[in-house]
Amino acid sequence: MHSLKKLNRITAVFGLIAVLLAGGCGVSYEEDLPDPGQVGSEELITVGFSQVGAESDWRKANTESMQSAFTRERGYELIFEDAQQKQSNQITAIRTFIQREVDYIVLAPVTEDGWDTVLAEARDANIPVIIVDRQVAVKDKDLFTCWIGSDFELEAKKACTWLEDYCRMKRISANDIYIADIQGTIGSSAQIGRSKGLKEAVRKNGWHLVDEVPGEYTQAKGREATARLLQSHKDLNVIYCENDNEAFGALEAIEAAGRKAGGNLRAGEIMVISFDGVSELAIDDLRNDSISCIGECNPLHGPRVRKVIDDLENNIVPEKYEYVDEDIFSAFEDLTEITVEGKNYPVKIIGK
Ligand code: GZL
Repeated sequence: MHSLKKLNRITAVFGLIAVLLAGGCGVSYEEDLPDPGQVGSEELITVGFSQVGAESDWRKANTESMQSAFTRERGYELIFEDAQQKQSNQITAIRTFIQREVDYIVLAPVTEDGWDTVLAEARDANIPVIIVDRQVAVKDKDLFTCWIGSDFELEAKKACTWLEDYCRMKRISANDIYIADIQGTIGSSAQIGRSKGLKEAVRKNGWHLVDEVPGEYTQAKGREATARLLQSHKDLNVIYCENDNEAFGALEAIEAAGRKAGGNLRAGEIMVISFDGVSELAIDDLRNDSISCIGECNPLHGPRVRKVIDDLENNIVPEKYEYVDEDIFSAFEDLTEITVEGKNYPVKIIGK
């Protein structure tokens, strides 16, 4: 795709010059010709990447993974656009990529809906679109070449199974669990999957889901939401944060309220469960029992996306959906394995 399209463009330019010179119009395009030194830049595969934003440690790790995968030394030119968590900015970025005739578009969609029109424009421009991280809910699945990301509902099932097993081992009755969900960006696949998984576990176990509040995957919102939850739900004893940055904010609010985060619910501690596990701070919070369990969310999509593009360059059709591998972390040493839908998953114990 890339080399043929570029070759066509170069041929067209030289063809135009030949016609004009032959016609004696005397107009010289010499100065417009790329000098030999620049011809190399024509060999680069151009990738337009529309990223959600920089709202979390996970997002920054994901951006870094993409930027280190697509370097000029490896033969790529990455055009990076940060959307500040606004879909309108992502749509504008995609249209800019189309105008610049990039070879590939990579989209990390902020939410699932609203992509049909702009992805159809990319298809009409013959530019393959690779979706990473969250998914797009489009009528025509041919509007994107493939998707790489996480099974968010499985992440939730693992974390909730961990809580279920923890309660059983500590002889905590399900009826004594009062849990609140600090949700991620509403309408994003990660929020939809993590919220759905929790709701199913609440129904199955008979826990009390006292509230669901938006946290937008940020520390500030996590702090604000937790402060309100502690005020309005005196029996709250588990906070389910849909990412680590919300959890960091929750820990600040728990301390500000004169409470203690931890797994000793009988002593009045408030358990914090989270997702991502990409920062040292999150792992340290596991070590000091501030966060009890983290469902890993793997941000390292760069090499996988590069492999897809290399395959496409060689006319190899990629898998339509590629799920990344993920673990579950805890510092509670007595619970080393969980079983979800008949499959066993080791719990990675974070040593003190
Ligand atoms: C999950 C990703 C989520 C992370 C958050 O793949 O979409 O968005 O869990 C991030 O940290 O903001």
